[in-house]
Amino acid sequence: MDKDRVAEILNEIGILLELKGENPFKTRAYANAARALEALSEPLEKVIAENRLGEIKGIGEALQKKIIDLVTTGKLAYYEDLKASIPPGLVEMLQIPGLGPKKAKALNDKLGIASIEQLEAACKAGKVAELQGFGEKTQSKILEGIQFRRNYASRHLLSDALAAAEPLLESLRSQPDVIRCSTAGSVRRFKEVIGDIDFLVSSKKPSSVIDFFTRQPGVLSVIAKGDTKASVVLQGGIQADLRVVSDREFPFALAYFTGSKEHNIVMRQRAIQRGLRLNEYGLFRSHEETRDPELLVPCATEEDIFKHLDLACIPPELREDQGEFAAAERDEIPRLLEWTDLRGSLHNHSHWSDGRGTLEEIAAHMDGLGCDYWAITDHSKSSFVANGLDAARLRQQIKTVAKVNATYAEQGNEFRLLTGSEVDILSDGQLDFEDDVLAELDVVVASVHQGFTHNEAEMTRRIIRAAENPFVHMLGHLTGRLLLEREGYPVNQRAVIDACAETGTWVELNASPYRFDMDWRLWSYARTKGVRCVINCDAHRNEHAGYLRLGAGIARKGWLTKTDVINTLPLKALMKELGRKRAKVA
Ligand code: DGT
Ligand code: CA
Ligand code: CA
Ligand code: ZN
Repeated sequence: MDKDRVAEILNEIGILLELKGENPFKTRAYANAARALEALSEPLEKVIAENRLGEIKGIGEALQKKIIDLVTTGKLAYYEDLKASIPPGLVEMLQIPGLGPKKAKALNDKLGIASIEQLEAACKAGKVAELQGFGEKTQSKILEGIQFRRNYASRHLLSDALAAAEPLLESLRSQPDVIRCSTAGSVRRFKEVIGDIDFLVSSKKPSSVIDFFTRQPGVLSVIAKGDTKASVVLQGGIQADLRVVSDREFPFALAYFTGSKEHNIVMRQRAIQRGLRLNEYGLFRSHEETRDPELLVPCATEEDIFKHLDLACIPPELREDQGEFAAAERDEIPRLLEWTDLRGSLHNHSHWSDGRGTLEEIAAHMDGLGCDYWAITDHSKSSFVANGLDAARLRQQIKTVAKVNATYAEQGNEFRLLTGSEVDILSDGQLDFEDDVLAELDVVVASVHQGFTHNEAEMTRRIIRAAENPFVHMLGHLTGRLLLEREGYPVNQRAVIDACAETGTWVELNASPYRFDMDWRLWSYARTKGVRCVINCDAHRNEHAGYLRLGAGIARKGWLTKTDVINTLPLKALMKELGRKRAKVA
């Protein structure tokens, strides 16, 4: 078991203990130990093998034993027993925003509530408001939270869906009875949020493929299993559908099950206009619904289907009926960005604020991945919870960056860290640093992290004011949304885009799968205005470099090409672009 999973379990133990009403010192010890493990920069196995677990601050003897059990056996009886002693519905209640273990315990103790359904009923009956420490306001907050969770419980982040889908697709590919296979549905279209995962396989032996699929290690339970299709639940509670078709049907089924529904409707209309019928089984020379193989228009790939409907091939990401047909008719589908076009990220954090890793560690990792550059843009002082930097620490950091870069230069290595700041946009639209400080930095990202309660007009004005600053290169996560968690604050994004066009400010596509902000639906507008995109990891640890691939997929969904995206530029050209806006005031 790896340290992140061990840390997760320790955290969970802390929460379970809190639900039991254990003393806070004990429960906090688990959370602290989890944090200490997460911060560990070497493999946990190694620390254990060398008997150094006790040297880590915050891990006492009892905890050491538990951690060793987890790492060596993958199990911990104490944890299993603890989990079994608490109603699962009570743990589930913690997923309601604003409901912590203390409140959940009180609800359980005083009203016997042990599930979300019971909680909802108690709120509606007004019983929760009567409890000491709750009140009307808390009660309505809880009800709101339940509704929110219900709307989102069956939806998943793209990143979680991909993490579940990709290993399964790999396994399917290796199964000897599988001829072709692919994901379909919203995963293939790279939607930011996913209902369920769809797989499509062609085979001569469907039942063998179905058996193989339902027995995969990632499969938690089988919902339905037929001759040519199956539905299962994967780890993380994500549902996955598999359909098996003949290889001749494969391209038609792939097009159909990739969707979107709106896209499919137009495809079918186009077929009808040409005296054809399109469905999941084929494209037929017929004026009515059929699947008669005699009437089939043979197509080896999706591209052939598009050709018969007088269309250039439409990439799956664009199949949302958002202008792809007009473009494909004129053979004007742009050549979309590839994630390998990206050369680095311009908004990232380090241990100087709320990220992990020293500048040396980050540089080594990103250089190792093949990046050309990596900007360090830690938080500014107003973000004090995130340990934001004041001007003095920022200047210290600039010196450290220079030192790191000097070692690369000496080795003849062209990789460079860039200095920077994710500077807070304050309530009135002023920035958290004076212009003379910002002028010392390679990269300035301006973001809103506080004062979310302003109305749309105020918010828009505030952000536009930041864009007007000559030292601000780009606006970070424009709406502040957290997918499946919270809506963004209200802001007129088109007005902000217009201001960016006027001032030569770029807009970030924050590639964190929790954000994907600015939304893909707005990039076409930005593009027509000539506003350029920066795809940023907003990395808080090295693993987050992988977000570049996700961000590129979302950029493709927004019709963006290599030239629309600033961080496809090599270092020298990038530096020139970074100097452009501020040169106007010099
Ligand atoms: P999701 O799962 O909610 O994230 O979204 P999708 O797009 O993956 O939807 P899903 O899994 O229900 O179905 C996969 C595709 O199958 C969908 O994108 C289009 C196609 N499809 C499913 N049902 C219909 C339908 O009633 N009419 C049409 N035209 N296409 C459908
Ligand atoms: Ca789906
Ligand atoms: Ca489905
Ligand atoms: Zn931020």
